Amino acid sequence: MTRELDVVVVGAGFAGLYALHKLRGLGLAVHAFEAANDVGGVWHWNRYPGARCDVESLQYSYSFDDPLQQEWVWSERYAQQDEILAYLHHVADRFALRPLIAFGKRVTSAHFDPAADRWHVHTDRGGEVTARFCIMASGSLSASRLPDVPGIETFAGQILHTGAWPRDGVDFAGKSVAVIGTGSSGVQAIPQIARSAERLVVLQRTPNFVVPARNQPLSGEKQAAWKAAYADYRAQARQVGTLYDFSQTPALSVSAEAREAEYRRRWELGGVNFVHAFSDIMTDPAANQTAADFVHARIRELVTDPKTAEMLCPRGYPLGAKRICVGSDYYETYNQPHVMLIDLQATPVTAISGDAIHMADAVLPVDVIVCATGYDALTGALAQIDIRGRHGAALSAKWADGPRNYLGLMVADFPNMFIVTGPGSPSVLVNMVVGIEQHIDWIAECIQHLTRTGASRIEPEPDAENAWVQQVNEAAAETLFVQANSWYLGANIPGKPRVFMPFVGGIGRYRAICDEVAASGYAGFQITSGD
Ligand code: FAD
Ligand code: N01
Repeated sequence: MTRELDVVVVGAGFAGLYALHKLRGLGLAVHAFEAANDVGGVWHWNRYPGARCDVESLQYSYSFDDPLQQEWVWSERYAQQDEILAYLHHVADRFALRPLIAFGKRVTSAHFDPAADRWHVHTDRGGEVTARFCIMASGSLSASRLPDVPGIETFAGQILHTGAWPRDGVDFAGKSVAVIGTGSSGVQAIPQIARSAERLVVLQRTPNFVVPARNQPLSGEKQAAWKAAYADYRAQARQVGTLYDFSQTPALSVSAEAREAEYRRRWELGGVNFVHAFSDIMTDPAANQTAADFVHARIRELVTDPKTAEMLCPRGYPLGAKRICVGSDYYETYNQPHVMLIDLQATPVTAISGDAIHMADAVLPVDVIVCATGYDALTGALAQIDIRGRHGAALSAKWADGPRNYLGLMVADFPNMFIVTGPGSPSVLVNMVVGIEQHIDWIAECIQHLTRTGASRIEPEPDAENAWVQQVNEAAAETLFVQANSWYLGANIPGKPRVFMPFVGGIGRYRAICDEVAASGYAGFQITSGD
């Protein structure tokens, strides 16, 4: 039997849960499909040792409900995965969201019927729903990727991806373990795996800049003070994403000593704040180099073997142009005698066999391979769904040369479909919970507007879409972000078009643009009552 809904939501992470709560509150018939067997999204899937947020817990949380933010108690500056997952379970229970979610069902297709102005949505476990609106809350970092190494499927030991970690955990004791990948996930997992593995080999293709987290228990006083001022902090976060200490001073306008002192101060405080030490780190290559030099010096100080230290020093791309990593004891881990670093640029992996990784000049017997090899980011989860718009054309065909949309939110020829924190929005460049709340609030207001005015269809005008794509590209071109082979650009996926996907202009500016569009009666959108 086909169920008829107002809104169907794909995904039950931070975005899907808030969408369900918000839209049900408006009296809409709303339902979600979630591929996992429970809520949580990223925090359900990423159970690898060391997984935690790197936006402070007090900020990496919902702001939509004051009693929730007042009552929930965070235990650490940066909450661990299990605590964030417990928080999301609490949210699902507190707001009675579970009955609105079908778990263990992966959406395989979403087709728009222009005659009825409805989306028809199917899952891998059968059943169909139709809905006036479809919200893709399927995640920007949810389509995990194993490396394309010949023979990987023949490995007889355990092969794991950080983004699909076994629920019961993994026992590394007495094992010889290889970790492939040194992005944020690898940087968090490597020191933890080193604690129990008998032997750990890290296979590094590109070294990353890693700043110390300086994680610590969150004191009652700090938490109380923050909660007393939550309204003000959340209002600020809506403009900037995360409340970092944003410097207004260009790096080269101060003496070398003053610069060093500021970098050192931020290094000691820990976290992503380091990148905001000067105003031009992400726009002026010379300024950026001063920050990179500082980190290189710390690596040489922290890593005792000079050859290993040099291998760990990132070169050839600006600091921050690949997502900066936040680690705990990351560089120090390489001082342990049972930990070895291999530079894949010098000795690439050629194959994987039943019990070993084969390099150009060596064979590495291993029991476990941990792939911290990342995601088909921003577009990957959407590409896995057969999404067909007004004329039956596929979204994947429309996006063959890179994603195109208006405000990151909607796609021309795909009416009534909203994308949450996808390409063309600030997305992964800001505190994502802030971005998610902004998107869902805007979508809810838009649906209310259509309902109030008796309209059945909204979609971007092609000109507005083209202008937005250009604005996203121009904003990125003014920064150093485009100078690295990062997943922001799709560079980690062979054959993926090289387009800088997120909007780099900041959440405050983006929010103002979206609000202005809505206030003007949805300029740039066609609103109609069907064909
Ligand atoms: P997700 O949490 O990815 O949820 C999407 C859900 O959709 C998943 O549960 C998935 O199973 C489901 N889904 C996907 N496709 C389908 C389908 N076809 N059918 C049914 N279900 C589907 N961001 C920050 O701002 N700060 C941080 O500190 C931070 N830390 C992170 C740490 C890790 C390890 C990772 C991987 C990401 C981190 N992020 C962080 C980014 C993170 O993606 C967001 O913060 C946030 O969790 C995204 O929530 P979401 O609901 O949009 O997507
Ligand atoms: O993935 P990544 P991630 N052979 O793509 C390497 C968020 N996050 O899961 O750089 C060998 O960053 C690849 O090498 P290279 C955060 O936004 C946050 O670590 O492509 N190596 C790289 O080193 C983050 O940015 C936290 O040359 C291969 C690594 O694998 C995003 O999620 C924690 C390879 C992948 O790094 C993704 O992070 C975790 C191959 N075939 C995640 N393929 C926090 O701390 C890839 N690599 C908040």
